[in-house]
Amino acid sequence: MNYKIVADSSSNLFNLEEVNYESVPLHIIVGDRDFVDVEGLNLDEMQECLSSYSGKSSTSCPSSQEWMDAFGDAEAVFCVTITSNLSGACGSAKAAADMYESEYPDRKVYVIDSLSTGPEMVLIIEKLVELIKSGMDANTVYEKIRDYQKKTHLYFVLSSLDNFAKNGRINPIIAKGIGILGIKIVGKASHEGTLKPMDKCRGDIRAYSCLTSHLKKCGYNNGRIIISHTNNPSGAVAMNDFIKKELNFNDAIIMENRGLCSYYAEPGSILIGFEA
Ligand code: X90
Repeated sequence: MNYKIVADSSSNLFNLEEVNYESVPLHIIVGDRDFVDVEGLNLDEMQECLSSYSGKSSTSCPSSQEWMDAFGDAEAVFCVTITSNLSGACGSAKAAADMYESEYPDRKVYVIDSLSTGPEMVLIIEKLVELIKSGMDANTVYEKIRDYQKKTHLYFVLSSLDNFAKNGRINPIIAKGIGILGIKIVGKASHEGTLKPMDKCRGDIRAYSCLTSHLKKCGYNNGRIIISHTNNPSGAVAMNDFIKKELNFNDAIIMENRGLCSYYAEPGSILIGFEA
């Protein structure tokens, strides 16, 4: 069986060893500029453009055709998307899956709605690699990954909710009053795949400590952790140190948020995907 894993670029992952993998870009649109979230995207240039531009900016998800192209000629595709509750990516992937399966009746696409994004998507993708490599058939891989999703979560510290609010991806009542300079929003991806604030903290260190106590409360017990940051490598290390000290965890994997994630998780933000 010829397998392929396909994910949208909100996973921040462009290459994977040992498996057939492809990232499908979302777009960040700033005025008349279109920043395509591929590996070579210049993040500094995108941030400079965003901060010097006072007009409207937005994002857009892959089209069905773009998903179809990425499915290639695989007999079984595992397609992992950003939460269907904040993006059209899952919907266009499902439409692409229908087209693909009717064009090639002996092939199958499993669309996996992460109900999350970034590092939680990475956990799901890495688990898929492990399951596929163990030699299971595609249906079993799909069943197991659905089970696995029950124990993965996404928590975060965000430095602003501006771009969420501007693009109507958060309840305006929630966004109101949070945009105070220096106030960090500690929150999580809800079960429905929406942004759920849990606390507001003054300063990074308080926010990291607060997030660590939420990890404890959630019953975190030495599962895998992936941290991703937006232009904040020292914050990611500080967060990792908190987790190590408070939760006796060895070392998290640290990654960089790429185009889509760094548009919404604005500079200074930290995302944490973990297994509970
Ligand atoms: O279709 C599109 O244009 C993409 C829209 C994406 C909106 C959400 C992006 C989230 C990026 C920010 C922090 C984590 C929030 C998680 C809530 C599930 C990452």
